[in-house]
Amino acid sequence: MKKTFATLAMALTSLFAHADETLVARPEVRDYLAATASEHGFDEAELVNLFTRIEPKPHILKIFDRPSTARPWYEFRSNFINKRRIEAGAAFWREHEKLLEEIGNAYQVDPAVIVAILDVETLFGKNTGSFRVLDVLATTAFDYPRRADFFRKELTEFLLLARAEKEDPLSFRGSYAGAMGWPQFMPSSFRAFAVDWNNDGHHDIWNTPADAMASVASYLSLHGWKDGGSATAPVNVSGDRIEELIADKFNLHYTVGELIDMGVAPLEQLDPARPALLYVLETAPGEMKYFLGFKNFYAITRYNKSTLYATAVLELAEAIRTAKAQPPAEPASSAPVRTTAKTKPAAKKAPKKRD
Ligand SMILES: [Ca+2]
Repeated sequence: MKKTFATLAMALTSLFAHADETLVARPEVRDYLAATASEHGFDEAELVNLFTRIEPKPHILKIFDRPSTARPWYEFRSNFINKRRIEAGAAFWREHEKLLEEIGNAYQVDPAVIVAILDVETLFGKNTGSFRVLDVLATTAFDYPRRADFFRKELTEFLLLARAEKEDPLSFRGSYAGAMGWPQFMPSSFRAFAVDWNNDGHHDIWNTPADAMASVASYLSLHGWKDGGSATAPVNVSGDRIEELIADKFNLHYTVGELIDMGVAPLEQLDPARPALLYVLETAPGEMKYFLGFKNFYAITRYNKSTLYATAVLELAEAIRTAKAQPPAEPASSAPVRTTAKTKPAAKKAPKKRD
């Protein structure tokens, strides 16, 4: 009972919306609101009112300033290529087989890669972030000078997407950086790539798997994914231009033929006209392996600018494809096993989890 009253009291408190003038009293915030209102046709007084309900989250800035530790591939790998993710991916693919096929065909994107990205990003919606997007974007836009320009743009994109979705901007949840939903789209990516696949008027990447899957497919497709052909190829390297080429690993500046002239030696026959980039993975302590990445590899690095990430997605995609081709594993259950029927279908849909 006590708990019920406490919960009720909390619910009532949140109904009486928090209003705080501190943020909107700042001249740069007022300037931003005035400019955004006039540029995009918002009611300025409404925006000001909305911004009095923001609760800044200054502690997230510490996360941004944490030095990033570039881990070698042999350490990074097990976070993503593991039993839990492979089984979750195979189960998800089986559950949404028909949709994935339709979406894969529509965008000409490999369903395995769509599944792998949703798996890596949020384990199919299990970990989409619980921050109010407006709180974190306002914090970074006005209290994180190093990236204020980027986050102010994202804040504006967010206000536009909330208006387009006809939802209260305070109702959107995401990561500490403002990344949203199953695919962890920033607002600008949402506006450019999110898809309302089930055609219900909402680009719902939080609760509608079809929208989440199609949004990832649309993102990859518009960044150059083309089905067919390998994404990477192993190479040997020599000569004095290798470091320069690796520093350029996020661009497709050269063809295979040009890279060969610069000291890259493919271990298999490749079309010399294919655009490619060179990257390296430390596959064991001190052991460096070199690869060419083609357009599809490049497209994944647009999703997350990291060759480790792209490698993880591609390797996980293949592991999921293999697992999915096997008979499904018995669903993990704490219920006592009392079935004797061998003919019972093995893969029943699990009840859909809703956040
Ligand atoms: Ca929808």
